[in-house]
Amino acid sequence: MKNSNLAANALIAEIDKIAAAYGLIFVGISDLDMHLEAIRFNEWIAEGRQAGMDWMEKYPDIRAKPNRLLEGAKSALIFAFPYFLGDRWSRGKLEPSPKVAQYARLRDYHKFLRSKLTGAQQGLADLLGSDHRFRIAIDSAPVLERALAAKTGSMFIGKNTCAIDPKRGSFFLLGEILTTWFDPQLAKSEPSTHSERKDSGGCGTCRRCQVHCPTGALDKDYQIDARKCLSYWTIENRGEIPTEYWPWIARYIFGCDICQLVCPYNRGITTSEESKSLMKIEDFDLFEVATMDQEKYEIIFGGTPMTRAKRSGLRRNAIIAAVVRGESKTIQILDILMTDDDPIVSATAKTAKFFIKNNKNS
Ligand code: B12
Ligand code: SF4
Ligand code: SF4
Repeated sequence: MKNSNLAANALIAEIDKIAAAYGLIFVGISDLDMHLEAIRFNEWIAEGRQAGMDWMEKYPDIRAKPNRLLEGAKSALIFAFPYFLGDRWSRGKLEPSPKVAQYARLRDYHKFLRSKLTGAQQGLADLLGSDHRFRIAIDSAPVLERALAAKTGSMFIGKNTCAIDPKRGSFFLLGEILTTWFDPQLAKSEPSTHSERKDSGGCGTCRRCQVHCPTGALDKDYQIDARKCLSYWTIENRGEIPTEYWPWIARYIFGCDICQLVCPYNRGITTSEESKSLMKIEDFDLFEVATMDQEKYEIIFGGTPMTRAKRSGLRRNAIIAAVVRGESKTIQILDILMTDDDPIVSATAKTAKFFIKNNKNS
């Protein structure tokens, strides 16, 4: 193996350099013993906390044993891409247009992160020896990414369930490289939360995210109930959205950053210059989104994570936000939207009529 005589610290410094060359932060190395995390994950699923995300029920065996994604894998090298934009949409309460979660305003991270990790993987093969095998996993792979990041000991899972770097906060995306390479000195297996570690730090007695979550989705420490999370409703849910969540969708039309923005670890964090250059979504008109055809949808949202909700979901969210905000242009065409070919759009327009009537009466 090349460079096997490099001292542990020198090796870490080399990996740091590789990561930095691709605009990434090297978080650390974790082993692949996920038995405790898998038990927690299965309990979470058993309680129905995944809401309608049925795809999360698949591949529990891979989540428990990530080496099923890469035969013989023994460790994961975790990388982070910081994306805090810090512009007027990042902070502040009620804006002229509803906000979009910051990560979703950039180009689709699945693509740019993969290309960065592909570069880093090449660097790792040169450093560690090409006799080792590597496999990139990002987001959609059945891997418990935050748990892996926390196992490195450089991060911890907070009560908002996000992976938090004590020095850099939580506005970053994660990606991993699974590998057959293993160094018992470097691969860590720290508990996920600080409450389970012996050292101080972590959330301590803070509960800000739980108190400020507008919908009570962080009802248990270190666990989310996606059935109550705005991010779930606006991004993942393929049906109608219950009216109890509508007032909040007028503020966050796609995703939600509240439980991160209120976290003390995100106070004073630096903005990411590279993120700014990857930004695509700045502002949009709710009427335009509520009524957009396929062509307009691709122009405004194409190549961004917002396509996860599809044209249908984004039109639904825009109708809700426009109605709650009292935007007359959209309200005036609700009768037309009620006959729309898209069943989610027509159903949302019908519910909107009731919503307006009830709110007038109350
Ligand atoms: C499904 C999913 C969602 C769902 C569910 C969120 C969730 N918290 O699980 C929804 C749609 C709601 C969502 C929202 C968001 N997501 Co998301 N999501 C995922 C995805 C695909 C899977 C997560 C998962 O497996 N959840 C299941 C739970 C059980 O797993 P877990 O959170 O790792 O759970 C651990 C802890 O909760 C803890 N735990 C559980 N029970 C217990 C009990 C005790 C006693 C203790 C101590 C601990 C503990 O151990 C668990 C197992 O490791 C990951 C990508 C991936 N492959 O990991 C991205 C991911 C987690 N999301 C991400 C992001 C950016 C977001 C949003 C910020 C987007 C937005 N602005 O709207 C929000 C944040 C909301 C929030 N507070 O989590 C990033 C997080 C980066 C970070 N710094 O943490 C990820 C890692 C994607 C990526 N590649 O970067 N997401
Ligand atoms: S993303 Fe928003 S709704 Fe979901 S848990 Fe965080 S604060 Fe609550
Ligand atoms: S807001 Fe407080 S409780 Fe929530 S994750 Fe941050 S430090 Fe932990």
